Amino acid sequence: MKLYFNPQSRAVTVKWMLDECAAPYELVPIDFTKREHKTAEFLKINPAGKLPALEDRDARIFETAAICLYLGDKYAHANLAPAISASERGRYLSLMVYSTSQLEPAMGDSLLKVETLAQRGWTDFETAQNVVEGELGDGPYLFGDWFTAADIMIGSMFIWKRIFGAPPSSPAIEAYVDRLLARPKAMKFGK
Ligand SMILES: N[C@@H](CCC(=O)N[C@@H](CS)C(=O)NCC(=O)O)C(=O)O
Repeated sequence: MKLYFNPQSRAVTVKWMLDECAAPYELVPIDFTKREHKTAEFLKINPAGKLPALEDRDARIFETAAICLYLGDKYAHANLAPAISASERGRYLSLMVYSTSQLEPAMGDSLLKVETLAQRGWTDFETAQNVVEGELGDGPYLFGDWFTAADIMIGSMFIWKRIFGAPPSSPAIEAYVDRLLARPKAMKFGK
């Protein structure tokens, strides 16, 4: 399995997922300055010309959430994804999709100080944070004691927020980020 990688990109989230799965993989460095992500060869792997992208034999997977969903199911023994028949599966899928369809663009609006227009399909960041806080409840993770790929997807957004130096979120969310970063295999930006 090959992860097309740049340490200053969302590919670090997928690397975190691969490491939590204890999956065997190879990192393929992509140099943005040389526009290696826009070559005809790379566009066959991710037609959007972006990182991350994963190659697993004949399969080519792009979009961080899709890759993490794929890995959670492939490495079922790592217990990072509720099984298709499990009662938690629907909420898990919802949180995985929510991470990049609502939370991430809402955070982008907030960091860029851009007004959030409801027509775009996501809420303002304050609302999104409240949603996450409600889903987290007493924690420690989104599914109680069970750490899942949803924590990688949702949690990485708040780790990014901290990396970007944005003002702290609520104490509950900041404590959640501390917990995630304390995991031995936690996401490492820039490495
Ligand atoms: N929604 C996409 C976002 C991918 C994305 O924007 N990746 C950035 C790096 S973090 C990228 O490749 N930027 C280079 C470019 O667009 O030229 C995902 O989660 O995979």
